[in-house]
Amino acid sequence: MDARFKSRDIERRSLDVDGLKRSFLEWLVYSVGKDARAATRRDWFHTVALAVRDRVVDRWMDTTRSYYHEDAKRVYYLSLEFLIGRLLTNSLSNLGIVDECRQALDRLGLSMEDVVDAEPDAALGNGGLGRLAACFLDSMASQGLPGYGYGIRYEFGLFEQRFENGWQVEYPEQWLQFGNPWEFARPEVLYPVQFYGRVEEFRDSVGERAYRWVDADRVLAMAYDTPVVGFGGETINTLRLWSARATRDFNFGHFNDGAYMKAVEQKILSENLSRVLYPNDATETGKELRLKQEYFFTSASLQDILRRYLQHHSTFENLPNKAAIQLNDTHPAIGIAELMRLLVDQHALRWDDAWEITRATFAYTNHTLLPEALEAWPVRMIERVLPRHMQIIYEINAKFLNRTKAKAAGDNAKLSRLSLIDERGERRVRMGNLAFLGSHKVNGVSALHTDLMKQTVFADFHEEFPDRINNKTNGITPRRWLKQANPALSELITTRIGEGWISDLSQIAALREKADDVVFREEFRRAKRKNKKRLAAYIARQTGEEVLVDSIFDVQVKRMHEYKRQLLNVLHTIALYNEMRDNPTVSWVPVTKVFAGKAAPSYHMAKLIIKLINDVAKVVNHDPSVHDNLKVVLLPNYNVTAAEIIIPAADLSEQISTAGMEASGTGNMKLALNGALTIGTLDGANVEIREHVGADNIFIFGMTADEVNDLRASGGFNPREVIASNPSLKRALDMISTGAFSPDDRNRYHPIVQALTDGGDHFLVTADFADYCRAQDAAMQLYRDPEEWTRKAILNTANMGWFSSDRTVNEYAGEIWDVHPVKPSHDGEGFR
Ligand code: CR1
Repeated sequence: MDARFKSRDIERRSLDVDGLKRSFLEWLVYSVGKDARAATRRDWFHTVALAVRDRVVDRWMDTTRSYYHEDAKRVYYLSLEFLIGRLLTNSLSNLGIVDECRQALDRLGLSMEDVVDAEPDAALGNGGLGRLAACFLDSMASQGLPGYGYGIRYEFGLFEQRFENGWQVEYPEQWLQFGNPWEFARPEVLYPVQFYGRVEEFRDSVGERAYRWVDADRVLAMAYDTPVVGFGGETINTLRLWSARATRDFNFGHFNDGAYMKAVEQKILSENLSRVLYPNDATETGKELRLKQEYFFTSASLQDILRRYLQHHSTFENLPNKAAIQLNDTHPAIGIAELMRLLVDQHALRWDDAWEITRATFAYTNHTLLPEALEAWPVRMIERVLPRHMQIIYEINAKFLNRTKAKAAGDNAKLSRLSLIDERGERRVRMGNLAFLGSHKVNGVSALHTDLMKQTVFADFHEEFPDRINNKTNGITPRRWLKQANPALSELITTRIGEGWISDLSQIAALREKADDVVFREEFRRAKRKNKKRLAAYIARQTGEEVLVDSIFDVQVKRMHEYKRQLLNVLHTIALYNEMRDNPTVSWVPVTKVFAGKAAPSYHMAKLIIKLINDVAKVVNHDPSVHDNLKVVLLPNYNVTAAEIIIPAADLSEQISTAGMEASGTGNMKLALNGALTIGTLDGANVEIREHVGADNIFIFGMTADEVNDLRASGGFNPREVIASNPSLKRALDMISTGAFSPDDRNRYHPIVQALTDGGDHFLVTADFADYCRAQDAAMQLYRDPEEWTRKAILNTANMGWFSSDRTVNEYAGEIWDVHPVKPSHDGEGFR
């Protein structure tokens, strides 16, 4: 080989400062097409990303090849959402070359921060469900597990949120506008996906009744692959996202009619399938395009999974030993009918064999009990869009109900609850029931949530299949959420206990004893203060508001939802504001209330709450009588990148949902790991966080899930009585309802006041208010004692080891997937 090529080849992989610098210059010129004088920050980001990608490719191919050679069992994580965020720091950090890259950029006169900030935030998800999928990808790769992510390459991610006059306004998020240097387009990996048409019955070669789906519209799914770099760079897995392409023969007839434009229009329309992410978090919209998106990516993924399986096998009985398919909520649950269709219609398996294989292959994770989030597609819609699948669903249902009838002995109510079809009103397919029935394991995402699944939505199924439901408490990746987001704290931790915690977070328990070390406490506070300064600067840039770095940073960051009760926090804010004004001579602990989160564009109440927070902020922040002791900020456009700045700076973490309604929460884990103390209800994973960090190191308040259940069942709850008996609550509500925060429109908040009073206060904000204020007071008192506060903060960090997504993924691997780590062989020259 030509020596020049050879040396360039090695250079592509070199990880030292000089090698990086030389590849940056080469990439800038030959791939980005700029010289150093003309290059913008975005050009440099693309340059660096491409150079980093070079350092990943060999190992990526080694990984894929090793899985292939070993015919390893793979796990396929099917998810309509992957909330990835930026990848540059993540890749550098997992490759272990952050410092080298910084120095190389330095030599070119560039700041690493500027380059990092030029990367768009990949927001292919709404909130916790999508971010969990991204954490799982990191954990699978970091532990050498053969795991693939499958989803949709949305052209528009979650909308960009801006505030105009304090109201949320949505703008399109064009993350792909300038290209995406991380992805590899695979124009040859293309699968047809059908919609509409009709089903034809015929006799197969042995005279058996068989079916084919004909006259359907076709779209192609084209693959885009993004390497998922595991910690240490040993294993590089794949995230495969599908993009819709028109078929080449798409209504070709129109060309002959001269209707060329019509054909082109149809082509454009069919490609709309992967255009935009639905911006709903834990609510269902029931739109046909959404059903088509779900089927589109699920079908393409299953075809791809079967193709991979068939490389080594000629029959299907081993599929469950070679492929585990995890359904991230019911969004891909149509895959159960699709796999049946592929096996029975295309590969001529017998129904019962196909069903056994399907059930042994799929597992389903439920992420919410909110009734408005449980997908139920109208039968008529599925009949039209996916006619063969509707037949298959009927068949699955009929066989199941027949078998169950005998046992249920005339309990028709139970049978109708178990049915895949909801017959009340417009007939609908219950996707949760389909997912349950078609899976060998079904899991919830926290201990409480799993118990409630057994008692509520899946009570009847649990009775029928008592071994199927199991718990897998969520986790978060310590790489992104501590190492990368919080360099100040992670470097401090590493100086004391080494760096084993990065890949084995249980080791962070070694910090427990440091809670009593006064020097360590001082350094821990210094790290927190550094992060708070960073956040204060960010707040000033984003909102123009100056906040006190030494105030309590009281943080509630998550989607805007009534059940998450941002309103409870707002009411406390107003009550505190009143107290401060009433008692100007008291030496108050200064408080900065930090909010951030998006509302679904059609969720009017959540948008009104946003406006209320902004209105309250306007009044409080400009009232000289509180002497800057209270500030309220609502940061715009909360996303992964913003979270990485906010979370490390938090003192107090607000996890205040109505008990029984938050399936798990994962922000709660990120904040506690970064040394924030939680103020929270006994909901979701808060229950387990309390067990781990200790009841003395968390502020728990409010009703339990059982109490909420009893109170609602009794029907005797009267918010008016509660309000009348609590003067500070009454005063806060009166201010809202009389326009103290909306002098320009005194009735603006009528719907909020109405919901909390005559509306019955479904989320029990008023019921929990007094106890919440008590817990807030306790937090403020504790903050006066920095040593004691820091001690508890350290104990939070030290006791969060169990909440690593490495632990979660290992539990899935061992108890659901039966997949095992594969050590890639790097026999090529590879990455050194
Ligand atoms: C839940 O609301 C949980 C995440 C991830 C969300 C949240 O409590 O932490 O899932 N559910 O498990 C959801 O988005 C569609 O449901």
